[in-house]
Amino acid sequence: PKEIFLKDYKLPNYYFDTVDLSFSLSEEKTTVSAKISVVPRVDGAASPLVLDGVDLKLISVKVNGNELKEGEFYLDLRHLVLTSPPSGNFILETVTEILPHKNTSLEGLYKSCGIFCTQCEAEGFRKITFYQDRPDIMAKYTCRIEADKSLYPVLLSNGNLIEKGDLQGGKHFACWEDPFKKPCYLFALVAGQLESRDDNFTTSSGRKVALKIWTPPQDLPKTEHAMYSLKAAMKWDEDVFGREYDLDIFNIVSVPDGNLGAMENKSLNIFNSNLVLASPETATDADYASILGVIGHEVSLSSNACRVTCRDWFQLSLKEGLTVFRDQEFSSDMGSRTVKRIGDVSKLRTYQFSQDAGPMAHPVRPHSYIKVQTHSCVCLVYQKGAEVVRMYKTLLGSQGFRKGMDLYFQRHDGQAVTCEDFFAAMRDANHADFTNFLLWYSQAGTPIVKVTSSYNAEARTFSLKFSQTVPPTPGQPVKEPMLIPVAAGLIDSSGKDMPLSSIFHDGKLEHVAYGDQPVYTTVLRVTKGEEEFIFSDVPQKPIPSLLRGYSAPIYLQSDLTDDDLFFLLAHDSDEFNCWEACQILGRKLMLSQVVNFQKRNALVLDPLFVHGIKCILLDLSLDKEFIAKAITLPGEGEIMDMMEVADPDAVHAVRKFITKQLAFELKQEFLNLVKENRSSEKYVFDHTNMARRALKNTALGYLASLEDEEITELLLHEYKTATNMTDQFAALVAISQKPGKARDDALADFYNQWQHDNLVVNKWLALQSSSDIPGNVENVYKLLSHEAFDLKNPNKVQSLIKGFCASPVNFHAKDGSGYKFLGEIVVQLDKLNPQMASHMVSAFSRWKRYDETRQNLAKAQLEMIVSGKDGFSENVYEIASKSLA
Ligand code: B3K
Repeated sequence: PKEIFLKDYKLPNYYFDTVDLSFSLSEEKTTVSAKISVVPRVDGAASPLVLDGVDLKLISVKVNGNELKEGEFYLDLRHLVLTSPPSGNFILETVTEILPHKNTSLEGLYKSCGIFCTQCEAEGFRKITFYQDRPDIMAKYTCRIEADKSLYPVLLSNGNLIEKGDLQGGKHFACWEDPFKKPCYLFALVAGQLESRDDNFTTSSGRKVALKIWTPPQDLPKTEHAMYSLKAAMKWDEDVFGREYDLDIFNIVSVPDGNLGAMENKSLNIFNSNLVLASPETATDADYASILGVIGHEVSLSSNACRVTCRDWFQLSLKEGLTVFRDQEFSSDMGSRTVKRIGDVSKLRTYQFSQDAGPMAHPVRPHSYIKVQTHSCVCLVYQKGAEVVRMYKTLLGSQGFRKGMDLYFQRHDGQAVTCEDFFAAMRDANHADFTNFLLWYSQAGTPIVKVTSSYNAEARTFSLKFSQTVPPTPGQPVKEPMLIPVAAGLIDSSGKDMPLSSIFHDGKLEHVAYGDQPVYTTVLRVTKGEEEFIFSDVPQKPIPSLLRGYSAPIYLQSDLTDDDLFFLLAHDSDEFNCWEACQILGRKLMLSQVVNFQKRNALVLDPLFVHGIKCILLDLSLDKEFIAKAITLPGEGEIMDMMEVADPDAVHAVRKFITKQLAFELKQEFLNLVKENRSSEKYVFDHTNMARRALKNTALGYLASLEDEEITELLLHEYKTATNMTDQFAALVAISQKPGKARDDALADFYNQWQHDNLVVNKWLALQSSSDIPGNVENVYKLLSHEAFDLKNPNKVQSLIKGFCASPVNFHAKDGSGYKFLGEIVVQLDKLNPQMASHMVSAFSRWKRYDETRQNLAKAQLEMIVSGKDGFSENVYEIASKSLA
């Protein structure tokens, strides 16, 4: 497999101006005719025209109407090459045949439960027709689709419907025209038995946009929330970013098979059904929130990335980092900002930090890759990329950020550009000093920032000394200091924010406050390996509140004592930092008990920690979802990441111990929370009701850890009386914590009730596979052959296989049974769907973090996979070989 480098980017020698596609769909094969007007970049500079094409059967190729003869073109496994095309503009026509029903990779054109649909990002278009499959080729498309009318009554593509009609032999056709130039990764086609929920949206300039959400007829009632989310997202995008949707129709199609969540194809978004379909009885609050967020994401992509796209796939974060930031902001505005930020930061810590510290670490904009789909890892390109965009906003303020966005669109509308172009727009619109900021795009690894503080009572100054290092990552042994925005405030002994006046830094006194308006939070621009910020006019020794709102994706190591942390937990006006104080205390506690566990000492729970949790539980002024988050202990993965040698058994035992002790000591408080927060009325998706359910169900989770008949009764009661999936599933999760009859009966009952609903059954699979009950691998083997499982469906693979890898004790079982299970699955899955297989194999990537026994066992599986006895895809090879390196 060949590695591709960012530094090797070259402009294309040929551009495409218009592309007319014609599809004849049928059960055995699909014929694709493509007519492309080709424009050489430098007129007369004749060079071969290399078209990408994978799994295509070429029927004919013509240039300016003349069939090409032998010698004028050749084919290899991945290309069609025109050896000496004409020197001026010309028309290229190809006819190819493809087999969508055999396409289990789910890239290109494939069939999902009787529906033809496409997935072209990143490199799926080359599985449809011969093309220069790269995002900097932007052309205007038309698309004619012909198919059997009774099997495929609905025929959709991008843009506007310009013609449709019936044909002989029970067939019909539809012609679509997209007025905007687009890269081929935004092309889409859908054909099937679908019905739509219709609505409309009037843009700020008064244009009426038809909104349609398409599903198989039986699923249509479950699209109400998706339509609500679509309208809310379009309105938000206009209000906050001034972006108006540019076409007269916005289609969303829900399909049950897909490797991804959703795809922003121009005016024809294709969504995984789990991100469209919801009803109170079948979807949880988390599902409702994901639908809102992902629709927000795709709407935002439709209005920005479909207008300004990436020059090449190294720049993926240009559109996706920006869009994740925007969808996070949208969800924050629709619910609780603090709770959303806590959720996003937890994800960052669980996935991004871990990836950034392992063999697959790469910068937000990678320098190289073998397979772009494999490499465009969501946590580094999307989530860390979103943090980079958030830092622009933190540094520039809301208005400055909006000015930067406006300039970006003004400069680049209709173009394919780079991360530098985005950076330049932000800088130029604000005349900002962004020294060392671009390094966020090119340096991998999570920066470690250490801070020490000191107070000088005589001079009334408070000093913060920072030092930063970025750890070495594969291929990048030495790093430069970066620009890190650290939002900071000072809190006085009564718990109030102190007004900030000025800061001495870098030989200069900088005013923080101007005029009468007090300022309580300032953004410190940390840019060097070591530097000091001295706050002046500080009347008493403050407790600093650092990195407010998590203003940069870093590890912050401060000299705050436990007392300081308990103080911040009780008083910080920055709610995020209240939660953070609780998390730091939780991490310290867990790590100290891990040492006890390893030394075989008795585990102990600090009474101060119990008291802190109790205060949060009883504080009526706090948001209920915030309480639920604050009393949730840091995840096991996060703690393992902080250890020299990760010890899953110790971390698991400690987390279980602390949970159980808290439940024991605060049993009455938890019982009260369950009683006080039960759902009585109809399910409502809003923050107040979600918060109530979150708190009740978190309390239930704690109680479930107790060995107590009365509690088992309570859990069963909650399960049976639940009126919505959030409550029913939370009760089932709680009951399933312990092996036994109650668990077996409840799981069987749940399956009986919901076996007709695939999305609910997937939750049932995930709950069992991720269970930490001893020896669960046997159960997961059994589930592989259960009627509810299908290795070809990515949602089921995610539920069962990824779910299993999320269980530290069973996946990392010391007898190697978990690793062996995954090794076997990867080999099977790779033959069907390399993209999914590569996602799964990445669970092995951090094998060197474990003890020697586990290392050897995991390494043996990776070696078996790359030994290639059964062959392997580039996707799997890239992850497995980099993990072994
Ligand atoms: N841009 C798509 C994802 C495509 C992933 C292809 N491997 C939609 C999204 O980012 O949500």
